[in-house]
Amino acid sequence: MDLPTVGKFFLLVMLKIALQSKGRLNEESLSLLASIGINVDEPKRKFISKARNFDIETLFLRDDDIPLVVASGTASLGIVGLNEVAEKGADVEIVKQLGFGGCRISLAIPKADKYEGLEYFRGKRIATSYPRILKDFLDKNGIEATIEIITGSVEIAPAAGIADCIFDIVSSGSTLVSNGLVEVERVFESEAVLIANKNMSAQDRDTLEEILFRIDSHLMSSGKKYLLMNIPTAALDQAVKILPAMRSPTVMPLASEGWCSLHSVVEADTLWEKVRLLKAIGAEGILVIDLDKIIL
Ligand code: PRT
Ligand code: ZN
Repeated sequence: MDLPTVGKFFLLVMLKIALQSKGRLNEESLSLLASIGINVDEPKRKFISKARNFDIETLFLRDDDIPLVVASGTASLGIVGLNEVAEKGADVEIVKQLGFGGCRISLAIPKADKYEGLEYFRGKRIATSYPRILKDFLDKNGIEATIEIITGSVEIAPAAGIADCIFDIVSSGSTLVSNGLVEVERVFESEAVLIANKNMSAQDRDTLEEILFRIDSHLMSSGKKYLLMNIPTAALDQAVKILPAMRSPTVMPLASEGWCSLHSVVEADTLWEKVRLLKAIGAEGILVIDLDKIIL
């Protein structure tokens, strides 16, 4: 192979990212990528696709397969629940918590049972799809119990007589309630994470840096609003105290004397309180603008 051919071949090897093909994380993974300017069309039949506007290939897989596909280097990156990474014992780098897919894995027991602590589980049969995480927890606490591995509908195991209690994912808790179960121990907190192969190429590492930069800018803007208003110059000091911005609020003079324009970023959940305080000191023409990215 002559050198130019080697160069061409090198350019064609694109970073691969593994995403869940369907299920709870699929949509939010794709919309996170879209929000950072990486648009992926989901393939109809194939499991591999190429982003339209970024040099990256996406592999669509079951979430169970993503940790090991990334650990082996078949894909350099993946988006998957932290619960799956821990359960598979995958040797990958957890690069970023992504702020969606939040849930926990908990021990739950029939609501008629009395619960006085972990001793409850000694000698019990516990149904779960997460035997590794459960075994680690029981071992750490010196509890011997039988782990019944079940894939899917773990919550029906006690009523079906397959187990005494369960260890399963809980989000709102309504599945437990409708199956007559009560959560007694929160064992593992999870959310969707960006994972990376530990030995990726320098080229893939560069692409990862760019992706991370964009994700940070995106995550930084979430839960924040941009505020713009006119304020009497005499009230400026008070307004600045109400609006601690990233550095300090931007102040610009207005044509009408005694007034200026003030710009600032605020946390969305404090917005209305800040607006009330600003109006009380004379702010007018307040504009609230959705933020898409914050690049520091
Ligand atoms: O087909 P594939 O293998 O890819 O998907 P899957 O069916 O194994 O997983 P999927 O799509 O259900 O979930 C993917 C990931 O989403 C999980 O690994 C978690 O990281 C995350 N996640 C977040 C959840 C939930 N919330 C969740 N509520 N995964 C599952 N559930 C289920 C849970 O198993 C239980 O049956 O929802 C029920 C409990 O929900 P609540 O709200 O009633 O408490
Ligand atoms: Zn799965």
